[in-house]
Amino acid sequence: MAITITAFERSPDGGKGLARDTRVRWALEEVGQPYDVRLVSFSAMQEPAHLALHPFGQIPTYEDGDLGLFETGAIVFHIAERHAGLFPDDANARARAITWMFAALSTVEPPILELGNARLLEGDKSWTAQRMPLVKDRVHNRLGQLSRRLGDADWLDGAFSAGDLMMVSVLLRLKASGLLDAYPNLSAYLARGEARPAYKRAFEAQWAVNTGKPPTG
Ligand code: GTB
Repeated sequence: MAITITAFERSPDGGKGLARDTRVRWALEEVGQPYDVRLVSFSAMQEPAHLALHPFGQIPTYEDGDLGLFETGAIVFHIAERHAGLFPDDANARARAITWMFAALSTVEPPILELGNARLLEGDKSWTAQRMPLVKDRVHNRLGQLSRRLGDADWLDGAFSAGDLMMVSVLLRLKASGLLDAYPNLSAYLARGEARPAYKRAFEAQWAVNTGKPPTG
């Protein structure tokens, strides 16, 4: 039975690949698993059928036979566990790859999301100008730490893994902000992720949905 994921019928980013179905698509492309996409509108996401799959009414979800999953961390973990290509064979290296997945989602992503909220949802509040430097500082703190750990390595721990897939996906949210400019090794890390054929296929697939245009090749 085919794997089916859900994605926005129209992503608010217009196809920049920032909605979280891209990371699931990327994982499936890395391991060579074909998948179907069910596109959902914002209203359909709040309907009982979708809420049965995703209690928080969000995308993406993942269905394979009678298994239904939500949360990109759990979905990418599941894909990496079931199929070769995203977790190393060595048990300790695999545990470290999982650690980087968690680090991406629970240590690096929160301040980045906070910055997005401060800009998009609270940009018009009287206190935003005062608060923004603090929010940016928190992002810079994590970027500095990550940059020091990555050093001049290509990937976070040896070969590319699900840990890198998640970390690159999280950092991509900052691409347009200019905040990464102070960390040339992180910018290069991002570019390496984006250059992976599997990422390109994932990006192009969501681009085609959101723009109605065929993949740019
Ligand atoms: N922790 C969950 C996970 O990792 O799966 C978070 C899922 C989530 O935030 N889903 C978002 C969603 O469904 C889409 S990805 N939002 C609708 C809602 O909550 O009602 C977040 C997202 C949305 C849009 C952009 N964008 O336009 O740039 C970027 C990221």
